[in-house]
Amino acid sequence: MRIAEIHIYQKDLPVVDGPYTMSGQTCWSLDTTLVQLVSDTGLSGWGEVCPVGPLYYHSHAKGMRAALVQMGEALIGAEVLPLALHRAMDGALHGHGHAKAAVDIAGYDLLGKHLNLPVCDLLGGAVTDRIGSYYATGIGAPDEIARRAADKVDEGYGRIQVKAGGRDVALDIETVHRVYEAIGNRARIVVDPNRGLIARDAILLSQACVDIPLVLEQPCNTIEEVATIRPLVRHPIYLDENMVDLSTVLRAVGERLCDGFGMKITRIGGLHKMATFRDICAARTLPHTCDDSWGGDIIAAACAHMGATVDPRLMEGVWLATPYIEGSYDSENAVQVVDGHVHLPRGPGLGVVPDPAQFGAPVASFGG
Ligand code: 0XW
Ligand code: MG
Repeated sequence: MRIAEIHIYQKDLPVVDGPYTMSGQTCWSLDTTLVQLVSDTGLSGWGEVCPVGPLYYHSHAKGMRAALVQMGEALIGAEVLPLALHRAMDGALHGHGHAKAAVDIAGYDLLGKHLNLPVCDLLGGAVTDRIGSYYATGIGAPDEIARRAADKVDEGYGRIQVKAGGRDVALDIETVHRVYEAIGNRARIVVDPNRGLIARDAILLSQACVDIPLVLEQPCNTIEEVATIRPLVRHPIYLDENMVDLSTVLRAVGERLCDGFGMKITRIGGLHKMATFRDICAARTLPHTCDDSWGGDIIAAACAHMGATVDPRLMEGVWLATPYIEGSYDSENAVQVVDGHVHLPRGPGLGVVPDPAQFGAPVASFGG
């Protein structure tokens, strides 16, 4: 089976009950890109990539679409097999893993539909059909965040990511203490400053919360700063934003720079690379998430299918943006968080079949 057509769409995703806040960013609407691959057998496969604003990834939405346009013509006629697709993309454009991830995801969707298999089977097989999610609190007043965390634990979330950074660290410290007072050990606590703490403040926060069982996720901006604080903090450290490719992951694992990861499928380069990342983590018993920065049902389904294949001991959750998005791409198969968990979509491929009409005219098309 080969690619006969490629269509690239753009869609704005306003944040329901916005804004979505994190260190250094207040997001009211996000800009997503959807990729439709049409095979020479007449099937369609869908991919998606959506950065959470221009400050989270090393690339931005318009750049991702430009990269897809750059590769488009070269991908017509490519075999719809993961390695063949990556070879075709790498032969057309160096780097740009985020854009390639959208094509990779569409390729898995298409292959699954062709073989009548769910994507999780193509990734090695699911160990569950109900995957734990986690809730990201946003940045706010200590008592408000504590109240929000308690409500989400009551809803069934087993893991709360407390956003921090971008303000006086004393407020972050107070927020963490209020959250722990509110939820205790009913859920795991992760403090995620999204690179927003200088080393001094990350050390101060950890020392001030020494009696609270928590994970520090991507506290500082660079791997070097994280390596500096690692012997000085009293909590496990997970890396997120710094993990821009498998080579960097191998360095972090080899040099024991972290105890786990907050990993995004589109940042690592797609499902094929994410499966390798998953297996590297399994080899060293390193916990990790299987999520992405933002996006609708297509990226949500990709995260769910990948998350379903992860050893439950190492699964730190599948975060979805769909609770913050009005409506869904496929109302029959919306991918949502229910009681703090995500149900694995059914059906071949991703299990999501969007109607292209909802995305308007393609911003670019190739082949056909
Ligand atoms: C919580 N997330 C998965 C959603 C936001 O897009 C960022 C990301 C994180 O871990 O920081
Ligand atoms: Mg993170």
